[in-house]
Amino acid sequence: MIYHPNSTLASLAQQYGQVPALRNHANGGAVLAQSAAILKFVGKQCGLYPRDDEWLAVSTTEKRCSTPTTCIHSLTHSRTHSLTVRTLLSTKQKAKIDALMDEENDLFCGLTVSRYPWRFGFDAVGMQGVRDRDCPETAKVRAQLANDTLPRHLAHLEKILADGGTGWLAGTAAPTVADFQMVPRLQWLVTSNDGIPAELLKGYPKVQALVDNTMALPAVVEYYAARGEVYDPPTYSFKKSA
Ligand SMILES: N[C@@H](CCC(=O)N[C@@H](CS)C(=O)NCC(=O)O)C(=O)O
Repeated sequence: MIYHPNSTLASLAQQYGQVPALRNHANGGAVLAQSAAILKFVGKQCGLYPRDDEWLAVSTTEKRCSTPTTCIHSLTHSRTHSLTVRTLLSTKQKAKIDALMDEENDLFCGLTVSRYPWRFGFDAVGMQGVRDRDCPETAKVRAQLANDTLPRHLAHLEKILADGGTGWLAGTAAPTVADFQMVPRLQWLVTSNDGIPAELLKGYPKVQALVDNTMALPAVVEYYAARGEVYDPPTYSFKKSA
């Protein structure tokens, strides 16, 4: 699987007229678009998102059940079955990850509209988005986002992290695709969007820690080091490595 950032961008972007897109060379070069779908697809290969076939494993192992639905019902009452409990946890975690990935969409919805208004019909009310950084309509929306909408969403994330107790969004022992979807977007939110200040994240210590801890994961550090970049936590930006 190879992500082409430049050369074949146009052909990759054809599906929805957007990037990111992933070309899967293991499957005849098929292209997959939409970041959540890409993350789930890749996450299944590397253990950052549960595989769907766990349900199949339950229904074949648990002889009392004939369908996944009855399985859910009977297994929730059977706490002694270790495979069952482990699998149910995975399924629960998967649902949590899915919910968090949907929340990512909600959190960034207004910002995305303000950035690409023509994609959603908001050019009809004069919004220019990235085509005009001084657009007054965009400035108004960004002020509302920074002062009210985004803080509300960030407060939800802060509570989710507090309740989860592990420092990762889905309350898992290790990061999942939900963290890998949310963190780069938060980092991008406060570094690349006029009217959204970097201070926005500072009021949410657990969200802040999530960003810092994700960016400090050895694989993430290595990835950026290979590009000659190093993450600078106070500014949420990348700098050229020395
Ligand atoms: N829902 C898409 C959104 C992707 C997106 O917003 N892509 C931007 C670049 S980061 C884009 O292609 N914008 C160009 C446009 O819409 O005209 C996803 O999650 O992958």
